[in-house]
Amino acid sequence: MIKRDILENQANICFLAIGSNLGDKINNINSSKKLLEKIPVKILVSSSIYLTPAWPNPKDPAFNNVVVKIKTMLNLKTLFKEIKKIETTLGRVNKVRNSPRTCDIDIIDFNGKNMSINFGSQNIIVPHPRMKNRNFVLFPLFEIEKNWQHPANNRNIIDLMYNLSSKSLTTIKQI
Ligand code: PH2
Ligand code: MG
Ligand code: MG
Repeated sequence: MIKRDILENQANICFLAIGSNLGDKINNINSSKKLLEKIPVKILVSSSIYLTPAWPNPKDPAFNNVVVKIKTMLNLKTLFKEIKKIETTLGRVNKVRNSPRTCDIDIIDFNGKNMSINFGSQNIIVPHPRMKNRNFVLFPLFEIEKNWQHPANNRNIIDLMYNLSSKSLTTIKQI
């Protein structure tokens, strides 16, 4: 699978959001990055770490979140599958939706394109459908890619940040 993708011979630029709110969060994020580099994926830039209340339930443990810009020869589907393997390696157990997790890696943007692919029961949509409402994606993405634009409507990232609630603006902390 990986070999075939490399034969496609196209370098893809992609943004991933990594989050953790269980166990040693910083260590989990660092381990995620190390495992990504083994896929192999080249991490071009990483944001700093942001501390954010858990969404939608702020009573759950707070998250550490980062966004990384990567380069990879893998296509969207293979990248998604490899990411799921990393989440499992780092001890993620899928229980209730949005319950605390050691590691969550979401594909935010793939080549700046609108894409939707299905396999099995999974539907992968990029850009990530909920990214525009999430402070924990927009802030770190802005830190590393000031000119990012949403391919569906060309809205730029500052525009999207302006649309966040005032609570979303004040509860996020860069650490
Ligand atoms: N991820 C979720 C659900 N809620 N909340 C924050 N603050 N950060 C996350 O990364 C996050 C979340 C599901 O993946
Ligand atoms: Mg997520
Ligand atoms: Mg996820």
